[in-house]
Amino acid sequence: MSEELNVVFPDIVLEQVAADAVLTTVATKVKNGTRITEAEGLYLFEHAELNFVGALANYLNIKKHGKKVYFNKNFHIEPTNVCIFTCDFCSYSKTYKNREKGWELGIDQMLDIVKKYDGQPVTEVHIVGGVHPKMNLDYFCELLEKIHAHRPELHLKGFTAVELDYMFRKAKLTTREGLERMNKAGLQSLPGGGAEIFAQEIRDKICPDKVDAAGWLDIHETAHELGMPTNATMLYGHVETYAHRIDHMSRLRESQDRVGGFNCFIPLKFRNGDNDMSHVPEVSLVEDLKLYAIARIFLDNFANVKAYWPMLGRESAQLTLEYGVNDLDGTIDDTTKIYSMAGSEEQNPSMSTEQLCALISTVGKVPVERDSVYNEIEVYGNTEEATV
Ligand code: V47
Ligand code: SF4
Repeated sequence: MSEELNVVFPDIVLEQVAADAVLTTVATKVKNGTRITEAEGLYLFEHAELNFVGALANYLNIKKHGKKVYFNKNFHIEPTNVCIFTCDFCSYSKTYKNREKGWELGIDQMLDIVKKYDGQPVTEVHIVGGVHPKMNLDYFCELLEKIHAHRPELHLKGFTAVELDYMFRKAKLTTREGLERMNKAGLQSLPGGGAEIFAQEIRDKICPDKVDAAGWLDIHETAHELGMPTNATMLYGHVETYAHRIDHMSRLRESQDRVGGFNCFIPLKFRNGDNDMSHVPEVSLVEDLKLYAIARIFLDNFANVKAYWPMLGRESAQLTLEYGVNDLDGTIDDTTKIYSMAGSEEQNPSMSTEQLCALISTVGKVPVERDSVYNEIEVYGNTEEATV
């Protein structure tokens, strides 16, 4: 939605924080549609109450999207969990040496997954997995071509910057050449994974050997220049500080100003099940909601903030709809293992359209099916109410 709606600002918020100069400035900026600074963003994490950031985020969200909450009808293909990297937070990967404990899907097996959805109204397949040393660019281009030939209208979103960086380097191609090749094979957009926390001091601790922030941003910006939209994630709630979160979002905000092309921002809550960071406690739901709200306020040039329900759990994801979130990803159909293996309460993530719509409408919002680039496909409910 490009046009902003005429929504009344909750002035009571200003009264509540009258004694705090920074919070008053933030509330006034939100009211006037002015961008907040990094220092103000940090102050929100450190000093603001959940109700305060929630009220501001909800105001901004309603102004942009009315009562609409987007979802899509999608499924995942995870080609392999064998990975040359050993990120400490990952509960999912197996080393090449231990590959018999993981999975490695052949092209025909992956095509069979796509064929399972023949005749069903899915619009997107999301392809993501480990960085397998033997699955190279040619392999994935063949996969993309075959999926595209089988179902040309299915949107192909796939491969994190981490997977792409490895494939392109191995094929001795520049980022642009590699992306052009994949785009020609059928790839239309990139998911947001692999961003984690951009600050190198945190990457050194949790994922030292994979593509760094500059490399991640270069791949996404090159995709944007080629007309391929992408998403951006942030893995939060582990060993990072609030300042690292603001630094991460600030680099994304700058990139979005400079090049544009990010479809949405997706905070990913660190889950500590069965990984090398299991000793790190998970953050509370209040912390989650605060982060979603601050992301909505800080990232003024991101239209969409997504709560990925397989990771948060469906009830927590439903709560985020009051804290700046306008997108719940999709139906998924039990096709991802990343979060169930990390201890999410969603052990077999799958929701029917009816369940997803009920989750959205019971909190007074209006479910809207979207395609992968946020064109509206169907409004489930009262169209007029959706834009109130
Ligand atoms: O980069 C891995 C995260 C990401 C854990 O673009 C974990 O629409 C929490 O990026 N706890 C991959 N998070 C998945 C991803 C994604 C998911 C859904 C939608 C989209 C999209 C993108 O998963 C990794 C990492 O940040 N992750 N392990 C864990 N234990
Ligand atoms: Fe490999 Fe991705 Fe897991 Fe890191 S998060 S070990 S890159 S699968």
